[in-house]
Amino acid sequence: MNNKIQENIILSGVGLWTPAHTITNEELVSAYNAFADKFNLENSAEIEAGNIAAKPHSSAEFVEKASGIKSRYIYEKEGVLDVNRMRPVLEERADDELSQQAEIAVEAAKKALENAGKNASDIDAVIVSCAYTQRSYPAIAIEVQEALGIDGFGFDMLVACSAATFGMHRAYEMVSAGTAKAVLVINPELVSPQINYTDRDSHFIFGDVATATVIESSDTAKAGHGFTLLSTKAVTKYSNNIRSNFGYITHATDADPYGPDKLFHQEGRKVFKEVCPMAAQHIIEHLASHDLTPQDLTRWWLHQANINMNTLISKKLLGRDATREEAPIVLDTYANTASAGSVIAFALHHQDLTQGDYGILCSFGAGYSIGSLLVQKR
Ligand code: CO8
Repeated sequence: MNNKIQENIILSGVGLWTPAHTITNEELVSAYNAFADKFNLENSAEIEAGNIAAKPHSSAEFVEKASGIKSRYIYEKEGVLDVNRMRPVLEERADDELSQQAEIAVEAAKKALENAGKNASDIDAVIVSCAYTQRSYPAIAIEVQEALGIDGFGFDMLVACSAATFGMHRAYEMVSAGTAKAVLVINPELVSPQINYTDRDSHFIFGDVATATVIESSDTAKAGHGFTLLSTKAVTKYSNNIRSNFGYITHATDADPYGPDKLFHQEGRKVFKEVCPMAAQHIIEHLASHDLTPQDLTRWWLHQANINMNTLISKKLLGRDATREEAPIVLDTYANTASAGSVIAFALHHQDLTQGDYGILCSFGAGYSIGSLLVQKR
C-alpha cells in the first residue's frame, strides 16, 4: 500500500535541553562496585550459605563495548554515586511550583519555538510524550502550556521508547486534520529516578534529557525552513522483555513500591535479537511505500539504545556499515534517553542536508514499539 504523501505538514523546529551534570562510566562503575562490596560484606553469611548470590563487579570496559555508552547527562547527580543511596536526590516541590519535568520541558520547548521562528501565540496544542510522567494529573502538558502562555489544549502520552515519534505522529495527524495549526511535541525524559543503580545489568544504560519539536502547516511555516513530513508509520507488539511495574496500584497491593520489578528492568539479549529485525523490516516497508530504498536516504536518525543495535540495523538495510555521517550516534555521550534519542540525533545532525534530501527518524524498543517519520529537506 502506498502511503498518502502529505506535502503540507512541516517539521519546522527542534529544541534540545541537556542537563548540566555528567556521569562517566568510570564514576558509575566505581560507585556500583563499592555498593556491591558493601552488599557482599553485609550479606556474607547468607552468601556463604548459598541463600543469596554475591553481586559481581561491573566494568567500564564492558559497558562501553556492550553498549557504546561512555558517559551520560543527569538532571541531579547528587545521591547517584552515594553507596548508601544509589538514586538521585530530588526535592519535593509544592503544588504551586513548576514540576521538575515541566521545567525541563519548557527549556526544550523554548528552543524549538525559537528554531521554528514561532511565539507561544502561534501554537494551539501541546503534547508531552515520554517514558514516564512524574504524576498522573494535572497533565504535565497543561502545566507547560500554562508556563509558556499557550492557548488551546494539551495532553500527556506514554509510549516508552517510541513516545517521541508517536507524539510527533499525533501532531502530524492533528495538523493534517485541521484540529490544530501548530503543535509543540515535548519529550522531557527525566528517567534517572526510575533507574536501578544497584542492578549491574542496567545501571549504565540511561541518561536524562529533554527534546521538543514544532509541527505545523506549510501555510504558517517559514518559507524554505525545516523539513516536509512526508508520512508516518507505527507498529506495536506486546512484549514483557522491557518492563517497569511502578504504578498507582501498588498502594492497594501492599507490594514494595520501589522493588526491583517496579524500576526499569529488561532481558537485554532478547530485546536485541527481537527488535533489530523488526526495526529493519519496518524501515524497509516505510520507504517502499514511497518507492524509496535505504540507499535513497541521506540521513538516519535512529533510536539511541545501543550502538551494536544501530550498526546491525543499518547493515541489514544498506548491506554495509553506515557511516557516522549517515547514521549519527549520540548515545556515546547521552546514553539511552528513552524516546528522545532519535530527536537528539536529529537536533544535532540535520543542518547540512540540502533541498530534496530524504531522512528518517525511527524509534524502537519497549512495548515493543516502533515509530518512524519520513522527512524531506525543504
Ligand atoms: N559489567 C561487567 N560485566 C557485565 C555487566 C556489567 N555491567 N553486565 C553484564 N555483564 C556480563 C554478564 O554477566 C555476562 O557474562 P557471562 O557471559 O559470563 O554470563 C556478559 O557480561 C554478557 O551479558 P549480557 O548478555 O547481558 O550482555 P550483552 O552483551 O547482551 O549487553 C546490553 C547487554 C547492553 C543490555 C544489551 O543486551 C542491549 O543493549 N540490549 C538491547 C537493550 C535495549 O535496547 N533495551 C531497550 C531499552 S528500553 C528503552 O530504550 C526505553 C525504555 C523506557 C525508559 C526507561 C528509563 C529508565
